[in-house]
Amino acid sequence: MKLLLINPNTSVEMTRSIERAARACAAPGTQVTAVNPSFGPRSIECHYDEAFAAAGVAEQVRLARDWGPDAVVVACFGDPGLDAAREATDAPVLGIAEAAFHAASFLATGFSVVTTMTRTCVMAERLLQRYGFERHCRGVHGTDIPVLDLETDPTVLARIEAASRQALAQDRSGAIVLGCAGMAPLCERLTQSLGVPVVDGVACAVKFAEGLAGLGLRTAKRGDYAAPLPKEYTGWARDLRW
Ligand code: 5HY
Repeated sequence: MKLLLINPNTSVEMTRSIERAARACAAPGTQVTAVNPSFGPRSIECHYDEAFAAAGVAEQVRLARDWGPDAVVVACFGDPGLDAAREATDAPVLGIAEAAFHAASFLATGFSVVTTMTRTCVMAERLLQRYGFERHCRGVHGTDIPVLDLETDPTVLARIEAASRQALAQDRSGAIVLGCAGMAPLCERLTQSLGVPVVDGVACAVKFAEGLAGLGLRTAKRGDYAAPLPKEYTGWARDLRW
């Protein structure tokens, strides 16, 4: 099973880290190809960043058209460009936020999201409403840890653990959803220290992608997820026309 894993920011170190997390849980027959856009923000921490990240996701799905992945994972907690990606392929496309919300809803009657910058909490709250999980999520909490510090700052594990303990108590929730692809490497240690299900969207999206592809299920090509309409694109995007 050929899995295209897109890190929508342009941090190559983070792409490698997400690739390791995906390969760690992938089935033996799953070939993970991890990519990031050729342009855009090194990390995604606001609406402006997300606008370029969405275009970067569309770019990478368009470029993968020639080798045809069996499934695609969008590995950023904002699920940027998810609908555009689903138009641009008939392979199943999983966003890590949507996948994590589904998984957490199987594990607890209520979950809390612990994410990076507090200003991105509204983006997660909008996704919860869009996907219909607002009744399952009891709170979204920022730690104000910059995304790229997750790779380098030795204090992040303790700070995310403290924020998670506070969220579990304050929200009376039973599970934690990690609000950033960069938190995937911390999932196991947080699960042990917190003693509750800690849900990493990267792993969930990989396993859901394997499941859907394994069932031979494809993205609908009828209606709004039909292939993009062929037309001229100009400027730096001219070669990304459908
Ligand atoms: C992510 N940003 O998963 C999001 C997390 C966030 O560059 N990768 C990023 O803060 O929304």
